[in-house]
Amino acid sequence: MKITNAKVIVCSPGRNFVTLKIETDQGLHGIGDATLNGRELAVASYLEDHVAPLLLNSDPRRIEDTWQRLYRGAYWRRGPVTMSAIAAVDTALWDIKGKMANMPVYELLGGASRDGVMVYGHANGSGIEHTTDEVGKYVSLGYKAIRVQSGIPGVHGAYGVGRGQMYYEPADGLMPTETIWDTAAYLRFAPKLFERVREVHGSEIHLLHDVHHRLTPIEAGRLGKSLEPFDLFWMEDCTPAENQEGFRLVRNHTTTPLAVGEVFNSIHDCRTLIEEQLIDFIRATVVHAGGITHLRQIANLAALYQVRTGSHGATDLSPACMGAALNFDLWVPNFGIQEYMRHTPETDEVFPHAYSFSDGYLHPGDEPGIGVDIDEDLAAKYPYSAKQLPIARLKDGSMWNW
Ligand code: CS2
Ligand code: MG
Repeated sequence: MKITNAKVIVCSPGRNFVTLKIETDQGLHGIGDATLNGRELAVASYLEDHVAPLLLNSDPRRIEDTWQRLYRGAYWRRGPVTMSAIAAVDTALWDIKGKMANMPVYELLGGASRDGVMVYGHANGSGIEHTTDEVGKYVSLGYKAIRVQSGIPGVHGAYGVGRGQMYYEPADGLMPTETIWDTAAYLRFAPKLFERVREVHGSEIHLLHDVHHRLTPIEAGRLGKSLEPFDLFWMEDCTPAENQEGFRLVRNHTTTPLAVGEVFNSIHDCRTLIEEQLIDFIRATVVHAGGITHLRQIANLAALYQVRTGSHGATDLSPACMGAALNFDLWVPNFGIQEYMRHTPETDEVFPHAYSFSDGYLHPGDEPGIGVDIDEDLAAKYPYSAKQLPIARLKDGSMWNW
């Protein structure tokens, strides 16, 4: 069996997506997500100019060997661009393998470990009362887990607020939107927000919160401690994780569960965090962490230390990633939760898919492969539109972490 074509499809049905489509001499094709928000064309070129020529005439059944060839053969290993490109190839080859076997990918991985994949949605509002009301809307939609983000008095452009109701798109301008951050105001505000949400919605619903890299380790320890009475499912990206050891300080101050890893692209980014049990959930994803093949390695390491998966699933990860992620989530023994930010109707049209939502759970469906395809003709109607992610500055103008 041979690969006859590897084409990169860049489209923008509501937001930019990069998709790799691999075609074979037996008429089967597979797709993989290669979207890296704000840096999409870097991955498109990496695939088109440097990877596609290596795939032609190679055997699509050799998933592991192809992964090793692209990882070791790059010489310049790792990084979000390289690992997103490898992820797209890997996902497309798993998609083809499933179609060959006439099975959904979760069957190839080892079969279902659960009946459905618990997901969480994003409730956000301008302030405490509005956000609390938005949480109620997700409860009535059947969600068992809800991320809570709110506008903060005195903070212009607080993270995660006002980006659409059911989906969330932060990349909003040809040039980065500048936001202002105020840690002191945030640390005063956050406990009040969760006190009110618990007061109105009770203790059963799982509540999550994304700090989005904004705090120092000691500030993160303080925030985690202040949120302990509200029993969060997790506090995410509480401090930048390049310094994995920084989480030792956070862990010493709080029992609030910690999640990190949506920006990670390899097992080396999280090895210390997992081996020292400095986190409770690893957020690495199919699209940014080298595909199903590498995410499985990360999950298997995490399982040794009772760390569960909690993969990133924002709107800027395409339905091709979501389909692959749900197949992975249905199988992975140490599953925790899956983020589910819906896509726009036009995105869902470009990417017909088998996965479905019911009563707080997603299921990948039983289509062979990852259960997602791309309508190339429709995709062509939505040309790429350059967008940048926002930046954050402190009140004195210093650059900070968005
Ligand atoms: C966020 C993301 O969903 C999340 O947890 O951290 O929405 C993140 O802001 C975007 O993926 C960036 O493109
Ligand atoms: Mg996040």
